[in-house]
Amino acid sequence: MKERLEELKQEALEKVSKSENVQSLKDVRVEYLGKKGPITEVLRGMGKLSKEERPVIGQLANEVRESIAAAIDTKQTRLEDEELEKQLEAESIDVTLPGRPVRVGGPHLLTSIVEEIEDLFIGMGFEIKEGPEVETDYYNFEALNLPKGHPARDMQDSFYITEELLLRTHTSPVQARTMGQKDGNEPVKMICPGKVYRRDTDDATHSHQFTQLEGLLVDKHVRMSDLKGVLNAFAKQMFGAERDIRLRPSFFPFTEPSVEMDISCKVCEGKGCSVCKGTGWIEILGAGMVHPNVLEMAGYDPKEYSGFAFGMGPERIAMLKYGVDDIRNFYTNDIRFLEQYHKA
Ligand code: 2NL
Repeated sequence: MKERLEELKQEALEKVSKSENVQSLKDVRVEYLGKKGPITEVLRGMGKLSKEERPVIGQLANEVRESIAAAIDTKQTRLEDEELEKQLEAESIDVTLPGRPVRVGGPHLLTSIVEEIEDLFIGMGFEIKEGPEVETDYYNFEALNLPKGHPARDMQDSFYITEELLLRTHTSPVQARTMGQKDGNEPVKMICPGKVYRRDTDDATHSHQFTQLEGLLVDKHVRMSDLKGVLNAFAKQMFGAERDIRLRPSFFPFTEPSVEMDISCKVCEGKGCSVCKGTGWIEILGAGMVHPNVLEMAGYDPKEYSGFAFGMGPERIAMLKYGVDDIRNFYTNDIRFLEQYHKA
């Protein structure tokens, strides 16, 4: 039995040293140390031995088993280390390779323009307000002196959700809501940029969805000259100190009197060219003194309070400032168009 155990030990150790991967080591382990292996078999046959022999063979069998197990463990650790080494070698990263270029984007031209205008008005003490794009008929029309059946509603045909709910046709409802929150005894000094919607057929100068930016100042003793001063400051900062402005009489249902503001043409410096259609002036925005009915509906006493308001289309401002000839460029997301203005 002694010899048999020695023989098994030699055999097993040889197989361990010949194993070249973890799997074949596992096979050796099962073959020699498993329940059906030869060492277990030797131990099972110990009943036939004498009392004196039994502990000697038992101890030897355990020693053989332990030395085989130790050899397998040592080899297994080595093989696993080698495999890890190989894997690390195969997956190594060459940090000296140049990186993949990342395409850097930038704000949309419209975003830049709106932010530029916001900054100008923040500099004059205006706050920025936002409101819902799905509006009630009341705030979109009624509160702005456009009662049901008013002919001026035709020019602002909209997308209706119900009889009383629609996509706002201008940002004015944000101003009507803000005034309404003041209990008729606090000043308002705000601008509100945002998306607006009209039932229009898209072409080079029309879009069914576009951006508006309106401003409102309500306080005691607000006069037309305040409006002119603010708009003049805006025009000069936005388009250049050498620009002149002029106000022409106009009509809006929510202001009285109403005006339209032009800036002198930069291309011909007022002489008349194709950009200004020979007039020397370019229309920029509409404005006026808030209609007493609008003040009254918002809870202000028009004898005590007055205000001015204005509205402009940031797309139009961007088109004039950068010579964009088709409003659809803002919405079709052609990267070749957008990229040109990343530093605008
Ligand atoms: C334009 C003209 C304008 C207003 C907007 C306004 C708002 C309130 C009261 C009075 Cl709450 N007025 N907004 C006034 C005059 C003109 O917009 O051509 N926009 C593109």
